[in-house]
Amino acid sequence: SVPDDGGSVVLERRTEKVQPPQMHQVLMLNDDYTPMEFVVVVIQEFFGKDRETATQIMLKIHLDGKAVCGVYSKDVAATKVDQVLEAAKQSGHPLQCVSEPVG
Ligand code: NFA
Repeated sequence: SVPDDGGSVVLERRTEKVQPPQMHQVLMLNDDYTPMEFVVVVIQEFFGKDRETATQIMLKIHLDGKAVCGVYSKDVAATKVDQVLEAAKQSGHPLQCVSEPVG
């Protein structure tokens, strides 16, 4: 057994602050073959966007070569990439998707 400290517990005040988790953005990349409609549906389904927002993001990818579809924790971002690549492969489209740290 250990001696009773009388309940007088003193907590150390730490100056180091806990950092928020690094966020990761999921980008979709343009290609010449994936149908626009497929990209819009994928953005709606996997990134929770409404049809208008999904269409705007798709057009940005088409015009700029890439666009951010969402920002998530590292694990969730990696899962989004996997889901998009799997859906593209299943449908026979070359659509590419990557994640990267924000900032
Ligand atoms: N560039 C494709 C087309 O003209 C559309 C597209 C948009 C593909 C966004 C990939 C990503 N059919």
